[in-house]
Amino acid sequence: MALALVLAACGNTGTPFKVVRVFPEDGYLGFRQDDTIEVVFNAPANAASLSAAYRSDSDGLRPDQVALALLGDGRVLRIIPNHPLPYSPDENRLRFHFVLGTELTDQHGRHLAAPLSVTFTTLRTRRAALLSDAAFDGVVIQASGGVQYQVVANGGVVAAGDGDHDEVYRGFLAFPWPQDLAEPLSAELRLYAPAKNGSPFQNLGRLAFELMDLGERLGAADFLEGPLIPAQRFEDGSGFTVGQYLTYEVSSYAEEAFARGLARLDLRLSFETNTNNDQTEDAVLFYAREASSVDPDLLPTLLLTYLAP
Ligand SMILES: [Ca+2]
Ligand SMILES: [Ca+2]
Repeated sequence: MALALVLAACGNTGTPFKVVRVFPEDGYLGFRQDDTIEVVFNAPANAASLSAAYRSDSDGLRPDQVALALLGDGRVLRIIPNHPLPYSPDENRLRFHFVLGTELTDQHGRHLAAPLSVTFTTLRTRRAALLSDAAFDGVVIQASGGVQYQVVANGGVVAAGDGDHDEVYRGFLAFPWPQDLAEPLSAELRLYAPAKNGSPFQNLGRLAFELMDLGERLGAADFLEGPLIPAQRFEDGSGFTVGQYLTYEVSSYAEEAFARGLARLDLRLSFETNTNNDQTEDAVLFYAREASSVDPDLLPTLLLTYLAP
């Protein structure tokens, strides 16, 4: 008798029809447009009961705005919006809500044991002013003759150009991503130029901003390392004014660096011509993160607009 009771309790007819998994979970933040809303049951659902059970008053998820599809033997339900759910254009999260009521039955006519109620948000748009990482800000100098390198990691400036002995300066800046970055949308680099020495644009050509991967630390090899993509942004000097911020649109660099899985946006500043061999310095200088005595507003800044949970 005791054995028979145990068997009955474990048998299929004694197991309530229920949800075993749902994505997004109730309270989930940052649903993406390529994510899939999926509910998994412990038994195949009866398709005829779906429309009576599904409810939502969220724009984009209302019953007339979605398709309800049972997959396989009916244990998996996909809720497919007719149009991708919008992302929030600002910091405020957009909330979406749906319910599967107990009108839902399985193929034996058993009702869902408890309603499923899910509220979640899509990605939102954030803006951040990111300071560069002092550990990567620096200059690599190639000595005259091109064989010796000096890494100046703790200077107050990032420089590009040449020096009084025809040595070559290339500057480096690195901006770590915000922790909640889901996808960059646009990026603008702001650099403050305290000085320009000689005539770099006339003597050395255009200044290039190159996308790099500096790895664990700035090193001499980063002077010669090829950029990840061809330099797309050149400063010809016409917009270069000492004593003010200069801004450069670097959205494509941010997208590329993120797509490659890099932890930062790493940039190299170099001129088209290494040196004009006139034994006279021709260089542009920007404040580095280490310029501790200056107004913090003058430090290298990346203005990033991005999607986040
Ligand atoms: Ca540094
Ligand atoms: Ca020179």
